[in-house]
Amino acid sequence: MGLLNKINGPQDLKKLKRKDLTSLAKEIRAFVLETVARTGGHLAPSLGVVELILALEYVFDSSRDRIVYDVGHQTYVHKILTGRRDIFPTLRQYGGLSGFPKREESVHDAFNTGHSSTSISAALGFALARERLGEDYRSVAVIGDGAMTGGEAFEALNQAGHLGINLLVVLNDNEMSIAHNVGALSSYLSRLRADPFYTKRKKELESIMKRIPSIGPSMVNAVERLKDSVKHLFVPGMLFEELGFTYLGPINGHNIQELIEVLNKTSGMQGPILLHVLTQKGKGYPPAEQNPDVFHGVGAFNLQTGQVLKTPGPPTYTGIFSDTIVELAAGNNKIVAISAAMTGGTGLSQFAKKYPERFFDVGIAEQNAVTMAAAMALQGLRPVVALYSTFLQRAYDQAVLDVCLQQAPVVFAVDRSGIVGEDGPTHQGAFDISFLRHIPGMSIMAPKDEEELRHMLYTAFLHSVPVAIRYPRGRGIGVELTAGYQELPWGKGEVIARGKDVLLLAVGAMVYPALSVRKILEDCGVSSSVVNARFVKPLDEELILSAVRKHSCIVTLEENVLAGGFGSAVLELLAARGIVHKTLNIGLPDQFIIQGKPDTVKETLGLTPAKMAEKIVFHFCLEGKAKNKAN
Ligand SMILES: Cc1ncc(C[n+]2csc(CCOP(=O)(O)OP(=O)(O)O)c2C)c(N)n1
Repeated sequence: MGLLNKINGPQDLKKLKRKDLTSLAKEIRAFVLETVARTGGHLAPSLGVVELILALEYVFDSSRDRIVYDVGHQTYVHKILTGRRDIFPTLRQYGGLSGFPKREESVHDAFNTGHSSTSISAALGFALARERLGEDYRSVAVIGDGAMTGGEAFEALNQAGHLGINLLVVLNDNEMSIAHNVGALSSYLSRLRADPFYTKRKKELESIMKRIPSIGPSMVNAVERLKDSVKHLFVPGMLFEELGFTYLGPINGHNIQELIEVLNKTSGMQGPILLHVLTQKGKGYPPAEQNPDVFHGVGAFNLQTGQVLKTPGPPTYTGIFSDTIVELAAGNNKIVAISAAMTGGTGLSQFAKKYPERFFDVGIAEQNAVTMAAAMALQGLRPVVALYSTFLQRAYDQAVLDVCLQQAPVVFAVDRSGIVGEDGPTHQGAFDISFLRHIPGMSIMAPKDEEELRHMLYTAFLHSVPVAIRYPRGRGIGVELTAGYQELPWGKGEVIARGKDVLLLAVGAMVYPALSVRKILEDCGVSSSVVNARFVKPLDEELILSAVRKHSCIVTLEENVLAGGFGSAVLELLAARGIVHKTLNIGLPDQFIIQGKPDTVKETLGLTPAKMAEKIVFHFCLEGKAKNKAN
């Protein structure tokens, strides 16, 4: 760590001789590896860009130049080089360094990211602000080939090429999204990659063209046409150039000297530039090189063996979804499954393997996934779109117009709903109930445990309506799994414990905690009932209203923001019926939810059973009962 220990900011990096950068890269890799093995995190993306980020920091001034990292999961090296080396070991922990760029953390973080394909739009915005305000800085987007499959990236390329503005897009091409990249663009990049002499030949071609004599305007036009057709013969597509970018590359993204030279050269060039850089995901750590998808985002692991450390426990909700959808598809050949570049994460690998002709990975294109599913459903298929709650945000309009307005029977498997943990605010599944509940024709279920998830999926396919099933990240409760499937009554909840004073109306991941709350309240002399709502929409009005009448205090519990959530739905119901009651809504507050282990985050938000029970006692002034019990 001889060199790295001296780097307290980019100013120290710039003092190094170019030849020392290779040794520094080695030290940085070791430091990233050693830290992420303990904290978990996005290892393979970061290992792949060590040289690229070193070169960017060496050439540019990241406190002034605006460098936008797409997704932002590859910024560990950037953080280490920009004054955050000492706190790097706190990565992704509660109160520690964010795993993504964060303006609040450093002036070197130009733009907060976390969701894919925004970097070119943001860099374009910075470039336009620069022109408008008469300022002088470079605007750079660093985007992966996976992120390039997202529609917003194309929207921004389209605009930037049209404006001809000074902007550098660094395309970090490692042939991988989380898993192998998919799509026509990916094939196009492979062709460019396979043709390292492309740039040289392009230059030769241009000089030949210049030598062709032009006589009169019609001849000029003919020559231009000839140029175009010959260009296309040489280079299939010329996609970026046709969009108005100067294409440079492909260059070796692990050769720091070459990177620095090319980046320096771009300073003197005008207009939008696309620099195509080839890297290897997981570079320098054999287990990550061999399994870049496993090490894309990884938990703590054994550095020597590359073995991911796993504590034994019940199956995960994702695992249950995975098994169930395969089983259901066996009995219904109309079922098709769609993933947006998250086949493994959402549990669709098994389905993809078993039913390759019924599986579609659209790339990082949630909007495309949902609209496509809508049309498939309208033609009689039964698509399930499996997305993380946070990424479903991207396809809100498609859920409204393409799915619900047309009543297309699409099943949304909304994974990672609620608190997700170390990825922090950009990845919490905090909003899905709120942004789905108000869409006419949408139904929403949330299972209390993994067994109920199975029955909910089964039930969803028995109904020809749009339906979202939201379930949390991580392991189930550990309940016994039955062999068959059971149709759950549509729009009906269940009473799972009876009492007198307090009614605990819980949904999804809050049902078991509600039972724990009940136990704590009972110990305090407060009797309560627990209802598992099962459906957020349609709400089981009959059950809720009859239960409300029997209790003096009503509490709703959910892992969703309170605004527009399940509790809101209950309050709306009571208001519509003119019922005035003592109520308390428990859920996520009106703020972005911080990173940290889920239990720690819940503790901070007052969402552990003990804290919730305390809140209930305090809110309804039930201390008297507690005291009586004690006496
Ligand atoms: C809108 C959205 N959908 C899905 C994801 C999940 N995700 C994070 S990184 C990633 C792959 C990115 O691939 P690439 O841009 O090539 O970067 P690499 O990890 O290969 O460096 C995906 C799908 C996301 N961050 N944002």
